[in-house]
Amino acid sequence: MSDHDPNCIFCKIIAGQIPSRKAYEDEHLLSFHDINPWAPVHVLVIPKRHIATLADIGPGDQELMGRMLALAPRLMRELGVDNGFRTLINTGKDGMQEVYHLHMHVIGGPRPWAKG
Ligand code: D5M
Repeated sequence: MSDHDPNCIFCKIIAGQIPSRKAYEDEHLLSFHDINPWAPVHVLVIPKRHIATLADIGPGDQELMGRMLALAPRLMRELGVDNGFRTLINTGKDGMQEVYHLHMHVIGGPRPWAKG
């Protein structure tokens, strides 16, 4: 598997070829605000290495997955989300994945559409 897929929109964001509103970056991960937010705060966390879907991770990716998950609460704190958030990874066709570069949605903030 190549680290970078030149046809992948998220690889282009990592390479700076497509602009994004960055929330976090380190040597392994990038986080940026979703272009089509479902809530007041909606960011995506992606690995810098191109992995198409969660179904494509290998045994050597456990640490990377831990890094992705552990970033969520830190990001939400930094973005002022203090009342809970959702984490979501869509995987494959039936998982309604649209962009085939592994990403975790992290969604927080008040939900005006929620009941009660
Ligand atoms: O969700 C893919 C998500 O990726 C969807 O919520 C829109 C978002 N997206 C797509 N293109 C961009 C760019 N260029 N910037 C920011 N966000 C983007 P999925 O889980 O695959 O259905």
